[in-house]
Amino acid sequence: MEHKKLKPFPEDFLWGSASAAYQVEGAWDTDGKKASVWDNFVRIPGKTFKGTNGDVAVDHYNRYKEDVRLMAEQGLRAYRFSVAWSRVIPHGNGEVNEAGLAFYDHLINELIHYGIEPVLTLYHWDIPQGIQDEYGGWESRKIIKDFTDYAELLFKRYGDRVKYWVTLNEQNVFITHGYQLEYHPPGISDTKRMYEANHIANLANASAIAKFRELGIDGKIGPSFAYGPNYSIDANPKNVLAALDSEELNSYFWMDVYTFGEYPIAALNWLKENDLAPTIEPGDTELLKKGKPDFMGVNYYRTMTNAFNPLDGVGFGKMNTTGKKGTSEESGTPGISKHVNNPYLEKTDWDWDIDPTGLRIGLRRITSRYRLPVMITENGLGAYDSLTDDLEIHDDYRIEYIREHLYAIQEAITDGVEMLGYCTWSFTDLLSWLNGYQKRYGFVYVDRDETDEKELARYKKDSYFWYKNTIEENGANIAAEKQK
Ligand code: BGP
Repeated sequence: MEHKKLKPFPEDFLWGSASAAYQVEGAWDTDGKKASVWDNFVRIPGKTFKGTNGDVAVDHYNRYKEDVRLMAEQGLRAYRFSVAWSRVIPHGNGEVNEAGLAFYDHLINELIHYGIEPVLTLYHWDIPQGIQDEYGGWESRKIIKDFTDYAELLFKRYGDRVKYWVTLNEQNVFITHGYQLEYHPPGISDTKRMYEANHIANLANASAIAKFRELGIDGKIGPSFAYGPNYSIDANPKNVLAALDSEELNSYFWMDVYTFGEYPIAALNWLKENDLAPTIEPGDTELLKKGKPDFMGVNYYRTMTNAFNPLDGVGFGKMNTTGKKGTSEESGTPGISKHVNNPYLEKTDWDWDIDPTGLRIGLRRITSRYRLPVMITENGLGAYDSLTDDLEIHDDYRIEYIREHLYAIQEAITDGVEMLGYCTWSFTDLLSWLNGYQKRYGFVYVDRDETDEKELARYKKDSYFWYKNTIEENGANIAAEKQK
C-alpha cells in the first residue's frame, strides 16, 4: 500500500549499531579467556578468506573506551554487542573468570555513562571449545543447563543495567552453516544431526528465556533471527508453492518455535517423511512454550527468490566469499525450492540482493503471524571502502542503503508494525567471519587489512556523520531526503 503520509519514528526509537565479540574484541587468549570453537576453526587451512582470524580483530578489548567515545559523539542511542562465553566461563561450564566479567562491566558502564542503551547478545556463535570437546556442544542436551547457567550469570551480574537481551544470534545460520554446509564450526555435513542440534538449541533458547522470567529481570528478551523473506520468481503456482515451502522451512521453522513453541506443520511432516525430524522428548514442547520472546530480533540483509526444484534438482552451491560479483553458485534444497536470480534487484559485490521493500514485507509477515514488536538487530551493507589521502571515506552507497531501509521501516511503522529500534551492522569495521577484513560494514573505518594490522586507527566515514544527523532529527530527514 502507498501511504499519503508516513508516521514519524517513535520518540524512544533505539537508533543503534551492532557488533559481535569474536569479530571485534581480539585478545583471544587474554586475562583467562580460553578458546572458543572459532579460535580453532579459523586455523584450519582454507576455512576463511586468506586465513583471516580474530586473534586481534579490531582490538576492541583494549580500545573499547575509544570506540564508545565515538558512539557517544555520534549520538548513538543503543549498542548491541555480544559476550564471549569463553571469556566469562572459560570451559563453558564450571569455573567463572572474574576478569572476563569485569571487562563487560566496564563496557556496560561506559555505555551507560554516555546514555547509550546496552543490547547484550548472550551467544554470537563462539561456543567454548571446552564443552564442544566435552560433549559435542549443541549436539548434547547437556548444553541446555550450561547455557542457562551462563545466561543466569549474566542476568544477575548485568541485569541492573542491561534492559535489552538477545539470546541466540541467527540460530538458523550457525546451525545450517555448522552442521550442513561445513562453513562454520564444527564443520559437519549431516542433515539429521543438524535438525537434532537445532532442536537442542531451541530448548536452550527457551530455557534461558524461562530463567529470565523466573528471576524477574526488568527488561526485554528475544532471539535474533536472520530473516530473508522468500519470494516466488513468478505467478506459476509451482513456484509460488516453492516459495511458501522455503518460507516455512527456512523462516517459520525457527520463528514459530520461538513464538508458539511448535514447528510449522508441513515442514515438520516433510522432515518426518525424510527421516530428518528431531527427537522431541516428553516435556520439550512445554519448555519451548515457556520461551516466548518479548520481541523478534531481526537481522535483515536480503530476500530470497525461489523456483520449483524437483527431488533430483539442484543442491547446495558455493557462496561468494571473495567479493567477486557473480561468483556465487546456484543453490537449492531438492524437493523444496531453489534460489534464483531476481531481475528486479541490484546486488552487492558479494551477490546479496539489495531489497529495502523486502524488509517491509518481512516486518509485515512477522507482525501478522506473531504479533510481536520487532527490533532490527542487524542491517547493513558489506562493501569495499577506500581511505582517501585526506583520511576520509566517502561511502555514499552505504548512506543510500541505510536510508532506503529506514524508509521501508518507516513505511512499515505506518502500516502498523511495532518497532523498538534499528541497529546497523556494524559500528566499526570488523572481521567478517568468512570474508576477511575487506568486506566492510562500519560507520567507523578501521585501518587494517588481511595481512597487516597496521595501527588499527579509527576514521569516521561519511555515513557516520549522516547517521549522527539522522539520530538528531529522529529520522525526520529520511522521508525528506527520499523526496529530493
Ligand atoms: C550476520 C552475522 C554477523 C555478520 C553479518 C554480515 O549473519 O550475525 O555476525 O557477520 O551477518 O555477514 P558477513 O560478515 O558474512 O558479510
